[in-house]
Amino acid sequence: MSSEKRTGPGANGAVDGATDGGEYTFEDVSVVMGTYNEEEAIGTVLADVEDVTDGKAEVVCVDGSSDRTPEIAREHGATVIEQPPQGYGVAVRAAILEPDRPVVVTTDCDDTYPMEQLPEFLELINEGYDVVSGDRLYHGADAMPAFNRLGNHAFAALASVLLGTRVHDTTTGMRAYRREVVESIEWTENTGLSAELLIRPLLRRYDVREHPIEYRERAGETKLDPIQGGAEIAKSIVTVCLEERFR
Ligand SMILES: Nc1nc2c(ncn2[C@@H]2O[C@H](COP(=O)(O)OP(=O)(O)O)[C@@H](O)[C@H]2O)c(=O)[nH]1
Ligand SMILES: [Mg+2]
Repeated sequence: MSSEKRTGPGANGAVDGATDGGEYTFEDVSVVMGTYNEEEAIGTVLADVEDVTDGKAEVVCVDGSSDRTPEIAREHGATVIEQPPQGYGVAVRAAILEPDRPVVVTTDCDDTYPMEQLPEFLELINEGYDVVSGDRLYHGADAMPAFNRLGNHAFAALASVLLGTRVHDTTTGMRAYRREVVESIEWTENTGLSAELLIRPLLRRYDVREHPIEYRERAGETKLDPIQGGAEIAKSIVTVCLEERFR
């Protein structure tokens, strides 16, 4: 795991950032998310993306809602793909594969993630990283329920042992990826997709960097059952690490 600023080539051969033409801007960025009955939060999240990126980033929502979430998303100019609710990973996999733009950023639609840090994520991609992963635990994640915080520390410890490198937050929802990374790997997990999206690129020697982020209290109800979801995530971490080791 990279912890320092690096300017060397990523695993995809990218050197010092974006394309031959120079650095990526927010016109090259898609912000994507699964949305499931998030009418309390979605207006704020999309307004923040609009403000921070000067309206330049494209927004894609894969939506399973029965409330006003998709209408609000469309009012904000987002592309909305509707599908029945089938879990986090089913929605987010569809969301990351939808855009044509070269940089894909995931977030949750619950107003927990700091859209104001989007410029830092883009800057790190421009420095040559293939994946930039928001680390919520770095600053303590006081806004996270204590049980989830404990679980997230445990997932990071488990993944670190299996990976042989220290990772700090395996289940964060906020990351930036070069599109090439999301397209070149087959994604198999549902609740555990977030961990998979960190682990497979790391074990395929992509240039992955964790970056500290602030984390806010959720607006609206969580869609994840902490016990069942936690067990599924632990199983995903073990399965994905073993699959990658024996690939
Ligand atoms: N479309 C869709 N989105 C989902 C589903 N489950 C969760 N989400 C969204 O995925 C994101 C993460 O879920 P969240 O409840 O915030 O999980 P937590 O952060 O672990 O509490 C949120 O934006 C949810 O609305 C689903 O089945 N379908
Ligand atoms: Mg969330």
